[in-house]
Amino acid sequence: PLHSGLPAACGQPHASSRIVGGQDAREGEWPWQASIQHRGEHVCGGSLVAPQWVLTAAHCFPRRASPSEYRVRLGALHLGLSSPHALSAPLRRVLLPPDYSEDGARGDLALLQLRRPVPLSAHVRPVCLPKPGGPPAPVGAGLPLPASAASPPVPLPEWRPLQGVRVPLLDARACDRLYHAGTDVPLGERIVPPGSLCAGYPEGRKDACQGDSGGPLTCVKSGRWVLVGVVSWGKSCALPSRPGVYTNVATYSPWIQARLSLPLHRQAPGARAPSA
Ligand code: 4AZ
Repeated sequence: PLHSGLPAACGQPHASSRIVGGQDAREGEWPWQASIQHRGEHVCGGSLVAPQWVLTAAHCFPRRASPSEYRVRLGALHLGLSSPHALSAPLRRVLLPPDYSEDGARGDLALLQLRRPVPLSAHVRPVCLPKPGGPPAPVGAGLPLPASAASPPVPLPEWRPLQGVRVPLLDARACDRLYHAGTDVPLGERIVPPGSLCAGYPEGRKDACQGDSGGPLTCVKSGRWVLVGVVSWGKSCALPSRPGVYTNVATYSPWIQARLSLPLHRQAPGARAPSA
């Protein structure tokens, strides 16, 4: 139902959802991709999940920053160039999950409530959210990135458009084993915490990188793109045995759905400005 805060249609790009592998995105291919900007500068990626809500990573919001210092840019394929379809939306508030720990070990998610709902178009559309308690994500994902990098990680020039890359998924346990390879850390000590997902090839090569934090890891399910993960961290980029680590969105579905479906006047509990 529309009053639930969820859009009737989600996860349906205007352009056909051809598989991408580290390629330039085309207009309308990833219409939920957001750029989180602090005083006009790109700091993180994000995903539009409803007309007034963007999901990104908590670590994009250092403690002292106020929501008024940020804007969310949507509908653009480039960071550096102006775009006729782009819009820039101010924030009303930043919500962090109750289990978020500053050391980044858990709950690296932030729900941004925009001051007003944005107008949806062929270039600005929400992605679908996973059903709470649904099955785990299938292997095989498209990863739209605002500024991706192959190995070695070289920053992309600003005239390069949004990039997408296809990377296989790993569960937190398999990823944790990989991250122990070549270290003295005992296997009993988790490096990749539960509530995460990873994506990447054993030999590296394709990955998210600096500036992609907060951006989407998506899978097609029943013909719609579903947001499976949010770019969180990794040991450098595209290294062998060091896949990108993502916050598992399904783990936080109950928290996300509760925030999105509450009427506005009841949203005070759990609201927290990064400065608080
Ligand atoms: C970053 O610094 C970052 N390879 C994002 C993703 C990854 C590493 C670093 C994963 O924003």
